[in-house]
Amino acid sequence: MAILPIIETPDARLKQISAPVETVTDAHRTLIADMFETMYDAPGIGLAAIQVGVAERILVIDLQREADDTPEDADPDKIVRVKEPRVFINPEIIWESDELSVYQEGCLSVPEMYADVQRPAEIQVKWLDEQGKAHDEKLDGLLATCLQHEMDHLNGVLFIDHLSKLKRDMLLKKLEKLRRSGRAA
Ligand code: GNR
Ligand code: NI
Repeated sequence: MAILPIIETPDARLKQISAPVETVTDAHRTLIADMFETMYDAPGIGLAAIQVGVAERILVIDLQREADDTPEDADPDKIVRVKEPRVFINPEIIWESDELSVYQEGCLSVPEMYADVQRPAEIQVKWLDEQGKAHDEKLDGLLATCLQHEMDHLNGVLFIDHLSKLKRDMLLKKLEKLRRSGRAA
């Protein structure tokens, strides 16, 4: 297992269209394990392969739900999180709701910048898992939002591309300033 470097904007690789996986191999399974390790380390709730430089239609998500038995007044450092790793290979949205939902999104490739993005609230998605088995499910909530954010990465799109040019340029300027002032890594 390995923590991989995460590519950040304006790296041109983030604009690439990722290619479908023909056959899921052991090499893909190793990449997926490394993607989870990289995502948990970041930390983030999703990661697309292109964010670690691999232009294949693979993404991982773990919303790391808070355990049901965590006391409400628990010390934030001691909140127990249940790992729910999910792998999506060649995901396709086959239906989306007219109803939209808004989430404040962030992205490991646009570090420390956040903005509201509107997306369909519910989606029906088909995909392959790491064994090459086909799935077809209706998803909603943060999982639906996160999956759409990750699927955008497979098509070379970042969450900031959903904002007005004015807002996008403002965030990119803020990021540049943050980097110049010596943000670590
Ligand atoms: O960690 C992440 N959080 C997040 C929050 C709201 C909507 C989408 C995301 S995905 C992001 C990790 C990432 O950049 N995935 O591509
Ligand atoms: Ni992202």
